[in-house]
Amino acid sequence: MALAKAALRGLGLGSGPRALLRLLSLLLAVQGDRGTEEYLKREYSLTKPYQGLGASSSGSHWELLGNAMVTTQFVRLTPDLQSRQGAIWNRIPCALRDWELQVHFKIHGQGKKNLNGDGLGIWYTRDRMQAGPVFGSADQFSGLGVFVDTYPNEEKQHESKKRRYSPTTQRIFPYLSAMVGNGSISYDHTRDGRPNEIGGCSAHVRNLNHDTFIVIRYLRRRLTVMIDIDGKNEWRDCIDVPGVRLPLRYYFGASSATGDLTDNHDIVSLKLYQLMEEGEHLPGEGDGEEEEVLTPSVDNFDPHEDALPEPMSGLALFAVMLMCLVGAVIAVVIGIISYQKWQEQSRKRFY
Ligand SMILES: *[C@@H]1O[C@H](CO)[C@@H](O)[C@H](O)[C@H]1NC(C)=O
Ligand SMILES: [Ca+2]
Repeated sequence: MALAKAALRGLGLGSGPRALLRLLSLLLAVQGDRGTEEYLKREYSLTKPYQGLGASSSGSHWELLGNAMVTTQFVRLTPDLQSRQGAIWNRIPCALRDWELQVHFKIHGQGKKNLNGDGLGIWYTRDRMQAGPVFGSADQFSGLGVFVDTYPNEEKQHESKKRRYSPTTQRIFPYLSAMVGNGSISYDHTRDGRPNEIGGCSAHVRNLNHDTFIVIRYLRRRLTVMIDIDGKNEWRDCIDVPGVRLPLRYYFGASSATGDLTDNHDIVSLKLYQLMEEGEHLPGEGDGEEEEVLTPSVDNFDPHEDALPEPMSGLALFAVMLMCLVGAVIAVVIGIISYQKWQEQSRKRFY
């Protein structure tokens, strides 16, 4: 309304019934500009009081995995304890083409800055209820993963080797990133997922007193991720990638894991909205059928394997040193033998 009023003032539409008519058309135009309507889909949403969840009966559209547990206020994927894994998965494959997932979450714990971990994964994947190493879920997944990574594995590894990042490549953690997996690509945990990241941003989400949200929007193959973590009720841009191809009938889920470092990883709600563009209500009309996507992919995406030179691994270093040692020994042996030969020769010459 404030926008419309401002626009009304700005355009000098005046007053009276005419103005009202103009205002009405303006409002319609504003809605037309946005062009999409949202419909909450309860079967893909998780909201308080989480009815039927956690009971042995399948009274909920959601299912818990591992150490995940439900309370009246949140679903705790992991407690603030070491080596825990938990997840929550929707049971129904989602056949919506365009959607938006609003994630209300909370990450908090005793650990000091950068001594907490490991973070959270939000999923839209072919497989569900598979525990694994990617924030508590299976690697080589097929589909979309959005990660809130609270521990800088690669930075810490470099720090311990007294190497420093240049400011342009260094990231501030916690860091939010997204990856599209086709079933055979791995998430590189030691590099915080850098090689296959399609976008990301810093997101200070730990130990906050206000609510924190992520919204993942998938509309016309454009993936947009925004965050609302400053307690100002504003979405801030984080990721915006066109040409993201995701198959239909995948599952929504959220997972988390702790290792040596810990945090509580809580999901307060997951709200899935179907997105409908204007005029889309009539099936069979418009721009016709799009080719069905079978394998997830991102147009024009190259993995950035060479973003940073890999430091030599311990094993490689050991091998190189061993070779040097063997070389030195051989050289010494050859040296001794030739010296003895030379001595023999000179003795022979002597006699
Ligand atoms: C997945 O992507 C990788 C890298 O682009 C490619 O080498 C591999 O063949 C793809 N796998 C499938 C199943 O499409
Ligand atoms: Ca990490």
